[in-house]
Amino acid sequence: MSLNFRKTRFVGVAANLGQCPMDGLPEIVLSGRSNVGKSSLINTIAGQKQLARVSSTPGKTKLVVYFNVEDKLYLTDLPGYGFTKTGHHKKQDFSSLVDTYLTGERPIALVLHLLDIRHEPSGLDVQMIAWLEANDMPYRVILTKCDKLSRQQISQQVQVMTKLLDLEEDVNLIAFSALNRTGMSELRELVASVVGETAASVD
Ligand SMILES: Nc1nc2c(ncn2[C@@H]2O[C@H](COP(=O)(O)OP(=O)(O)OP(=O)(O)O)[C@@H](O)[C@H]2O)c(=O)[nH]1
Ligand SMILES: [Mg+2]
Repeated sequence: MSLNFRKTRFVGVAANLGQCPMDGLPEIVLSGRSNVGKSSLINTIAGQKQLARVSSTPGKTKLVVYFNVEDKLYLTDLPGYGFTKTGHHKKQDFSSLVDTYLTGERPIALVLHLLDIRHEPSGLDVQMIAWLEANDMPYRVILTKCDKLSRQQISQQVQVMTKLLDLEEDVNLIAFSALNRTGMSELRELVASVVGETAASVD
């Protein structure tokens, strides 16, 4: 069976765990600081420009946002962390919603943790990845905005990030760009494989 990501649709938002879908579909959760490109990644793999709201103002996504792919899985867009309402990087904290989300009883099949390929991971990024490791959560690190770097710089950053995050060698880092779609097919295959499918070749 193959999964057609172009059939991704917006489901709704949740401000707390009580408002989240309860149908038990596996979730692929996107986490990472504000502005790293979570919503853009969803639009890219769904092949739809304005499915998830993208903004140059950090902290745009404040609620948990659900997208349903062919009634087989949810793509879950978590609020970005690390910014206050005013957009300044003052409050170094996970939002309590992110915290409860990951530690709650949600059917999370995979966490995609996004990092800007150009920047050193923040303390919160390091904390998040350590937590995913310690809790045996399936996850991948996605290095976003790789269109900003050359091929050579990309492979350098992959090495640097592997060291900085103390990753096992078998943990894949995927370099990704919403702009030129680098890594899109790999990411679609990864997500599809979580529900035992392959990705339909739709574009
Ligand atoms: N060059 C480039 N810009 C990108 C890429 N992905 C996202 N952006 C830009 O980065 C900004 C933030 O993108 P979003 O997708 O809204 O980021 P987010 O992680 O959802 O942000 P929050 O909702 O605030 O948590 C926007 O201006 C995007 O156009 C990319 O792959 N390449
Ligand atoms: Mg967003």
